[in-house]
Amino acid sequence: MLKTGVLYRYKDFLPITPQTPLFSLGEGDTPLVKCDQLAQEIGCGELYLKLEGCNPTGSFKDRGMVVAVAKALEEKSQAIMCASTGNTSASAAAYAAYCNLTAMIVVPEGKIALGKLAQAIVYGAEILTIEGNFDQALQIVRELTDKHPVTLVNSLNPHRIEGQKTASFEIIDILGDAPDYLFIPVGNAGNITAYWKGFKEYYELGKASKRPEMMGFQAEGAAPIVHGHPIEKPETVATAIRIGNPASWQQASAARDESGGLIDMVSDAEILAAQKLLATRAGVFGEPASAASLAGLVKLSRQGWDLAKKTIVCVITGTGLKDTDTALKDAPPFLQLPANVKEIEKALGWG
Ligand code: AN7
Repeated sequence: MLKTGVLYRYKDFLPITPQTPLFSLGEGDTPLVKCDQLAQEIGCGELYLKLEGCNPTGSFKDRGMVVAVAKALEEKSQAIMCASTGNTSASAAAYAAYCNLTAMIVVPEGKIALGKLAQAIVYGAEILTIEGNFDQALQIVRELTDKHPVTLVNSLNPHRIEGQKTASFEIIDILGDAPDYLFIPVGNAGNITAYWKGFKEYYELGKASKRPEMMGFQAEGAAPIVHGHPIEKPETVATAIRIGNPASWQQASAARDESGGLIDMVSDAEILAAQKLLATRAGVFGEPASAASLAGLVKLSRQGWDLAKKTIVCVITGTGLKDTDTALKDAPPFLQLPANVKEIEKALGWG
């Protein structure tokens, strides 16, 4: 059996017992890409992108899902359930399929990217769309999983956080130390919670000399932590983080305060500009929500933060291929020509 994946690689750091089944769809061990061109443009020392879109279902959710599903199997659960803005449901559906479990997913109608819905459909999940947003969907699945023998696999499930913290381990394992700053999008706030837990654990084990300042970014129309109150009708082009009342609000605030970091917001225009910058300067196609991290870095640099000597990691949480509709919305037209060399030379100005 191949011994790769989050469960095998970080077994000693996870809540694994002799009864926990170990398996992998190939999650974790994602690239940490150094991007000098972007670093120069933004004016920071060293800039690395953690490409979580390279996970098997195209987002960071797989790290936590593999642990949550392994524990569900250990507890003899037959079905898992989640609310989702899309990526959690895609991941839950895939791991359920691999493990012969039923995946039941509840998503906000019309507000999840088509690629994510396609994944859930193709992996064979039971899909319910509700006339409501993510926060309402989460409330519903909390009630349902309280009442019925179905395992909740949203990040309220602590095993999700345990799995997701392994991304911090990988960053330190590769860089040899923690970065000065970690920039990360914030939606339901599980991931910033998980990264902070991972950084603290490695620091306490002496594997890093410091802990990064945690720099979380919400979308302007869905920024409850920034405003200090829930947002009843969150709106943003970054549908993955269209969340008005994050489940891990307290933990995210603690990560911010303990690390000396911040949680701020970026506009949809800043998110889309960062998505484009990421693609055209680094060759990385991230989905809009995932570009909120880079948008945050650009924002602080423009505000005059001196980042010249800093090592920075931006977490690119999901692949842009899930949401091509948004990416192509304002794309310029391209040349359409006959299959003829002369015509093409003329169009290119070569003839
Ligand atoms: C690409 O899939 O909440 O702050 O239901 O898909 O841990 O919620 C997704 C969230 C960032 C925010 N980037 O992470 C869901 C869901 C991407 C995401 C986030 C999400 P959290």
